[in-house]
Amino acid sequence: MTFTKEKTLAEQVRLDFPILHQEVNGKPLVYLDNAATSQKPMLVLNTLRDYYEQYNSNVHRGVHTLSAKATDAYEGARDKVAAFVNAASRQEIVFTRNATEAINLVAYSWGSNLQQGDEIILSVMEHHSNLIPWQMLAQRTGAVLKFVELTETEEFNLEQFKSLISDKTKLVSTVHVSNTLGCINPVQEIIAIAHKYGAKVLIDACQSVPHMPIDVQQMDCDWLVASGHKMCAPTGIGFLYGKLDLLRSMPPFLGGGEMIADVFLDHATYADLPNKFEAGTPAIAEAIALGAAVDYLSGIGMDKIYTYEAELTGYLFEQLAQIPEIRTYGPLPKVAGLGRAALAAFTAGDVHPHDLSTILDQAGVAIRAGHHCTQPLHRYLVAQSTARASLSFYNTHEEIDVFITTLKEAIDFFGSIFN
Ligand code: 7TS
Repeated sequence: MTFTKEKTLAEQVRLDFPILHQEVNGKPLVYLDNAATSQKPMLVLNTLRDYYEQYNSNVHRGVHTLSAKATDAYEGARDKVAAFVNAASRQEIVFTRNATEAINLVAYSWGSNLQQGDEIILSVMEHHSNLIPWQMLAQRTGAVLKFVELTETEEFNLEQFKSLISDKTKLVSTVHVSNTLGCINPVQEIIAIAHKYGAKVLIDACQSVPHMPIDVQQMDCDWLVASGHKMCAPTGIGFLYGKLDLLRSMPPFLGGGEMIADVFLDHATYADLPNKFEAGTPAIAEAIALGAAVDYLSGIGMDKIYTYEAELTGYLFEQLAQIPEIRTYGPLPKVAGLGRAALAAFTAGDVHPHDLSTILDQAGVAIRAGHHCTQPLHRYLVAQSTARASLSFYNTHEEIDVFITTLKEAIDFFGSIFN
């Protein structure tokens, strides 16, 4: 009997990603910066190319064949995204440039309801995208920002959250999976508690949508945002999910073409959802390619992606634990790598994360160093900056081995200089 070893998920999909098959600085590329942006499969690249080669045309405007085809594909992508996050209606999905724009849309549009003394609860681990729009809103309206801190294991402190929330709380806006700590926040409980106080909840799902199944109806969030470029789609496209009645009640964000029904010189009526929030010519090719990315991810299965990445995360943390100088941030993985996201932010004693990143780059390994747009979190953790390796389902155990070996060499090298 011949025994054939079953291929890992990464082995099955790697050929779909042309960019992964190259040398960087004379070494095979090991791409571990997936939390910043993911790589794109051929299906997505071909979708972009097909659009421009075969039916490039503006949407919702022309009656000609190409325009109808572009409109169908663009609106078809909306259907795919709606199904991917299990929205109750396609009208609940608004295309934006990215998650940042989606949060700003809510802050400007819904936020205009807020008054002096109303409270907004965020956490100290928010990405700047989920902090600055609320700071700006607080400055405009006199609303007050409150912050959930971390537990001892560097996770969302649910008990403290319960002590912060009150009838004054109008909004809770928090990240689902932290891009620095890698913790998976208890959003279901956060949302249930917030709703008891009549507060709305926005979930920043940038780092969860690409890595695990998401069901907005089950979660019961009021809004959820994500960026296409972190989920195998191009840059320049993201989406806002919002409950239908809530989106209906919100005034437009940007004004112009596409978002109107009837226009007069001195006033206008607005289009129904979702067009009301999509002023101007949208990122057509990018949206259609986001639909292709969703097809690609669904074809693999988000459960399968989550399970594979969890196993890989377990391996990454096991290997990092062998290096005494390494301090990782956020919770440690539980059994089988579960319980945290597939990324590790870390420091290595006195070695500057940028120096680590530079040495790793020379070995073809791409990681990120800095504050990862979570500067207040780094201040809270008393870390100037961290290095971060972030994984995707196309990463292999062998790539982690290359990363760990080079990391050890870098630490030894700097250790010999310092000592
Ligand atoms: N929220 C989270 C949790 C993120 O990780 C990011 C991007 C954003 C919001 C903003 O996404 P954008 O597409 O609107 O810019 N995070 C990162 C990162 O960790 N490294 O580079 C970008």
